[in-house]
Amino acid sequence: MERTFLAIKPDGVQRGLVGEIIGRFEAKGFKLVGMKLITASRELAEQHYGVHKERPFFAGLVDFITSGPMVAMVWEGNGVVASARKMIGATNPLNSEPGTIRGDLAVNVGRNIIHGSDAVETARDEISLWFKEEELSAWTPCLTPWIV
Ligand code: ABT
Ligand code: MG
Repeated sequence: MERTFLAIKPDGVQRGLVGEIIGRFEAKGFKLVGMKLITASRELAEQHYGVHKERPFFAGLVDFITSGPMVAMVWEGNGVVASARKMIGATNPLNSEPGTIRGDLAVNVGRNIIHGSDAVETARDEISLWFKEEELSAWTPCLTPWIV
């Protein structure tokens, strides 16, 4: 089953948007298989955003991402990588469509509240960068007994 790495960035945590954001992925029907509150080290942040190493915004990006706790998560489901990116919206929140997380909740490209892996391969790398295998749970949702 396909998995993606999502992380609520320090601004999303500080603004109290954790429940709102997680709720959207639950409501959509994706399955949460890993989650932790973690303040990234510079080393972890630099590895995570390694592709942007040469970009002018890199140092500021690493400062931001290490500035406070993030909610790091792994979500599972059919087509979850692309679907989560769609639900998150464009990188610059001013271009994100209303109805997307960034379109509804953010205004600044450097403070865009959530990260989502951009491809299945990237997701695999990011999940193993942020999580140990034993921190992930394979489980089968059992809805009926809870609602009858
Ligand atoms: P992430 O999910 O954080 O990777 O964002 P996304 O994939 O939508 O966009 P990319 B291009 O990967 O941006 C990484 C972070 O860099 C910030 N950024 C990006 C800028 O601050 N200025 C820029 O010009 C660009 C292109 C936005 C992303 N994160 N934050 N915070
Ligand atoms: Mg990206």
